[in-house]
Amino acid sequence: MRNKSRIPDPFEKARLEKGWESINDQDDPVSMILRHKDVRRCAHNYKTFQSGATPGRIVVPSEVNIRDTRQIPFEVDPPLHGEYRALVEGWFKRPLEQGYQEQLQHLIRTSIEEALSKDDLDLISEFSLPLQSRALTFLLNIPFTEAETWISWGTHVFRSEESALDKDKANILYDYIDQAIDQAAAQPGEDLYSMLLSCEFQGRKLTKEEIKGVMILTFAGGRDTVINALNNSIAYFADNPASLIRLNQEPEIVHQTVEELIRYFSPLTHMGRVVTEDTQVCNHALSSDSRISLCWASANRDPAVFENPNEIQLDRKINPHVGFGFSHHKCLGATHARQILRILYKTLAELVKEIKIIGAEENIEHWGDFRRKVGFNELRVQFIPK
Ligand code: EMZ
Repeated sequence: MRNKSRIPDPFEKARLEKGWESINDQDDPVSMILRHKDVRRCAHNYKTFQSGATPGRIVVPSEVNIRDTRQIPFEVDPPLHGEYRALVEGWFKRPLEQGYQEQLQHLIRTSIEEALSKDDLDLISEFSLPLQSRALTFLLNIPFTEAETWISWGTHVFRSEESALDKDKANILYDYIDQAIDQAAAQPGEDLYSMLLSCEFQGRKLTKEEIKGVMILTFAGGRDTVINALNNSIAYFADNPASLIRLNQEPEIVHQTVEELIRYFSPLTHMGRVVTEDTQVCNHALSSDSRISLCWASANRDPAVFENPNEIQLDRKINPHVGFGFSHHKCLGATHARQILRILYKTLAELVKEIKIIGAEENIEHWGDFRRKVGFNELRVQFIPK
């Protein structure tokens, strides 16, 4: 693999030697858990490592200063978590339906065709962000044109050029969701807001605050992660044109390819939990009310589980990656994300001969002394047709 698409593993040494590393986040430190086995064990143990803490505190960087609304079901622990999740699970499985896939196929094909007509494509603003936002209209089941508003928000709803945690920007999303809920209440339709407004929860209707909690998660959770996955995929195919040829000849491997690239990219580096009792992980003492993070990116390169973890094997057979999280809280949007990637890979393999990288600026996250490439701030490419 050539270098533009390479995502190095900064956690290797610490994972091997200690299994954890402590980092500071806004004076609320976090112990990052680095081994696959421990990440899965802690994710499963929701009693000791909870999600239902102060809203925003399980996210790293913490969002406690920019939001009060609890994201649902993300920031709720079992058993209540399961009750909320049951309300939305069926809705988030709609991407398995034929009609949904046809909508995605049409969107992705036209996006690629448009990209083919440009000789210097700004991948993020002209391809990945619009594709992510437009695909989201299918998940919400609302008019396609609504995506234009979301595109104008940029890659991350809480992050701006000025600040990693931008309250003004977050307020744009909150106001937008408040209005959209009111609108659906006044004129119910077939969309996600209307479904949430009409459903029964513990013998009552959901409150507006609860619906807002689901909607913030839907908008924020699958945004930069999907965009990073799209950008990283395109960079990978640019560096490895043979992979496009192989996918075209063996389309049946596309499921494995999507899982393998998700493992390798790990679009979300980690997710936090709050410790509810004094305990320890890897002989490291953790006190009650401190924070840990489940480092999916490190677990996904753990050689105890993955043979040649830094190599991409398009048809990797055994792949228990945690790129979509693990256990109760595994990603609700994963079905949608997987469909987008599968259709993207197949359609690229069908229409595109080669992708040239014209310019790239890497997006590097800083976690204590770790530097992790998560994707690109800018990627300019040319798609060459077959
Ligand atoms: C939260 C999170 C969910 C958080 C699975 O991830 O995604 C982040 O991008 C948001 O900032 O609020 O939704």
